[in-house]
Amino acid sequence: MAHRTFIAIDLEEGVKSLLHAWARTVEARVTGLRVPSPENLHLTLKFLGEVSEAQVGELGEALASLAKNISVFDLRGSGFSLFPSQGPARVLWTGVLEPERQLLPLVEKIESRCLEMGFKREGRPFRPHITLGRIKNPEAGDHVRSYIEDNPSPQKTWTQTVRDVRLKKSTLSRSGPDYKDLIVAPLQIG
Ligand code: 2AM
Repeated sequence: MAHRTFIAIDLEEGVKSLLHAWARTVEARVTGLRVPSPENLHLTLKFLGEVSEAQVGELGEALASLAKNISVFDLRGSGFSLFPSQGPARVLWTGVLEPERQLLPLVEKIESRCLEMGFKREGRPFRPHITLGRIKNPEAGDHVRSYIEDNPSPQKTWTQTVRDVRLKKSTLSRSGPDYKDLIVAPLQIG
């Protein structure tokens, strides 16, 4: 059976609640923003798409050996951003501060390992983001942009420790995506 998968960092409970609360403050002031449930918040490192059962096993081994050579690290992020950067917004997200320190090297290792396994390299530059909301229509996208421009909230930061990377399975349904861990690869402690 094939699975729709991606590699991600899970967020700590406190960070999920905080980020969800931020998203709800925007949702309360504009119409048309759909906010995911807190348990679905995550930071994607690599989207893989459909993979076979055999590839899940291979990815598990690759992630485990890669992760055990990388130390646990702290991740910090702040504020609100929008995709696309101009025009009606479609995605409200929060980004990572100083990604070049630990996050981008980790993503690069994952990319090259995935390339060796036959997965395509991501065509677009990697933009680390946690999706906080999706916007249904251009009119709502304009409202969200004006609200964010007036309320950029630069003082809002979030921080957590990254202890593992996960291969996650996404099941799409009418009520939204459901994410399940297929593999949890712990980072090196200390
Ligand atoms: P997004 O939040 O910006 O949509 C599961 O879909 C995860 O993989 C989401 O975090 C999603 O990012 C990310 N992702 C990256 N590229 C994707 C693609 N081509 N299709 C679907 N999801 C993708």
